Amino acid sequence: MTLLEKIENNENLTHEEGLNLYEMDLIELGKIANKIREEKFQRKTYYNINRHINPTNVCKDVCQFCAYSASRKNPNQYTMTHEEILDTVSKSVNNGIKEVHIVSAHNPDTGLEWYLEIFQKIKQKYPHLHIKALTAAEIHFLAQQYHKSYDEIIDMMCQYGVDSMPGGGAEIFDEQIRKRVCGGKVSSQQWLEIHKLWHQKGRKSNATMLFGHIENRSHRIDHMLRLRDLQDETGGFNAFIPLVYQKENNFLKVEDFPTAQEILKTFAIARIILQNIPNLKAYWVTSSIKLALLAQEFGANDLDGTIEKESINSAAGAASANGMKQNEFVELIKNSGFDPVQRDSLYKELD
Ligand code: V47
Repeated sequence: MTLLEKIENNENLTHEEGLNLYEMDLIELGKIANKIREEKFQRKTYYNINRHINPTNVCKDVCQFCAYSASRKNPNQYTMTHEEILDTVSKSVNNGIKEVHIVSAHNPDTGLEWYLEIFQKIKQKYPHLHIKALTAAEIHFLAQQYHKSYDEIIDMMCQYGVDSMPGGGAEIFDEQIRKRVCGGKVSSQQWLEIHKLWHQKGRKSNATMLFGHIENRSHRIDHMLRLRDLQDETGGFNAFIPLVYQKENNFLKVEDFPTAQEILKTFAIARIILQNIPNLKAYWVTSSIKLALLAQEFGANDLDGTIEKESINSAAGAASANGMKQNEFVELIKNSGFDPVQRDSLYKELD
């Protein structure tokens, strides 16, 4: 059977076959990815109205790519109070958000309650607001710091009102590269184990991949294959999100940045390899809005949302500090030839 026939029959590709896809002509690759996208979603592109909140940047870990985290002695460190977080949520609810995405650094000073009780407070005030919060990296940090099992932290998340888990902290699973870019935090195996436990509770999550730094194509394929295997087991991933590395204000020394062609190929290959994960998100924050719109032709069917404010990637150079207005977002999708469809956090269509 040829590679194209294997893809048509939705058969699992090997690592070598995945790598061979990178050798294909970009437009040919795009056509294959687009066919898969159109069969599932036609010309629809999903977006949601959401708000990102990053409540503290104080972090006990030092990831080489991160420009957001601050040590305890850093004059730019901050930790929001629950009142400040609630106030931010209230203002965003008035602006029409349906989801709050809460991700923090690994702050050893706040206590477990600070991390968890805010979810309960938000849920009590806004029962219909979807809370997407705590990456597997944060869950690992909380488990270690407060001597709990992953299961105990996950049970507390459910009890305190977290609805779904974001896909952060996956970075790149290859152990050698991981040691160089973020040694010390959650391992690849632990990241996958935490998502598996979450899925076993009947909950959904996302998965990211940070690329365009010191990893190579082979590491990206390996990353996707490990996700595909877990998804075959649990079916709990809603979306795969390739994050393009941002280079400002961090410690990682990178010589070669991926071209637009390499980024688009990575999106197309993700759509082909990860046919068992329904949604492919072009997170406009890291790809730039222009490339995110183009990625719609290369398999992406989701552009994330309006965000309102973003601190992690904008610290590293992304043009996302102030989010995007809904009407502007919708117009951009329409003008690029796709049909914008507002979705909820679990991908139910809203209009
Ligand atoms: O895990 C940090 C990444 C992630 C840089 O689940 C960087 O819906 C690029 O996970 N260049 C956090 N990326 C963001 C994240 C996310 C975003 C949007 C939606 C969802 C979702 C999840 O940001 C981290 C890390 O991989 N990151 N520094 C950087 N210099």
